[in-house]
Amino acid sequence: VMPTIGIADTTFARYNMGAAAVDELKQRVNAKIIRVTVPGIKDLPVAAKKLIEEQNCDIVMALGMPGAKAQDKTCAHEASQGIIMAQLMTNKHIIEVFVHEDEGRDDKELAFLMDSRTREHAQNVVKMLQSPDQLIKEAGTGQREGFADAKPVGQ
Ligand code: RDL
Ligand code: RDL
Ligand code: RDL
Repeated sequence: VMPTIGIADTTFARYNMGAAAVDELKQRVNAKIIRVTVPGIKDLPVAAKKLIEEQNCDIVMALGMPGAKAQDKTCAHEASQGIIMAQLMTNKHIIEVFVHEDEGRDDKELAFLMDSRTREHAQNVVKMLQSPDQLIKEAGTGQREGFADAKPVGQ
């Protein structure tokens, strides 16, 4: 059956992460996609929970940009805790895609990172839905979203 994927993003973010997620998913999966936009990251937990409980989404991507200031980092931590709580309440995955504003050296790198991390997590969502065995194959390989992957150690 065709899965339903929810996308929640924010107006606070400085890049249209929701559009990037929808574009990436449409290229890779035959799914019903339901998108909502809320003001900021603290509004994502209930937006995601409503997508799951009221719109029957199988999985949700929660997309946002914590700002660079200390109060934004606190806000991001609170938003993450809410997103985790919504997952535990619904027993569904909510893939949190946060790009901190200060992860980019400049606007160009920030835009690259917001686009590429969103798209790589969209690919993770497709794997979680359709080929969880592929994730087992990638276990312990130092995958990162956006910038380069880390090197595995040991084997
Ligand atoms: O519920 C309305 C707002 O409180 C909510 O949208 C917040 O997420 C907005 N917001 C902050 O209040 C803040 O201090 C955000 C940030 N920082 C932030 O860094 N990123 C956001 N929202 O997306
Ligand atoms: O839901 C998708 C991601 O948000 C989730 O997989 C996170 O656990 C990914 N992640 C971070 O976002 C991060 O800032 C991880 C780390 N740091 C980390 O240090 N180790 C991880 N994941 O395994
Ligand atoms: O190892 C360098 C980075 O991966 C590390 O700084 C991460 O914490 C960066 N990061 C985030 O801050 C975040 O909120 C990552 C994610 N989310 C993520 O989902 N995937 C990442 N990094 O690879």
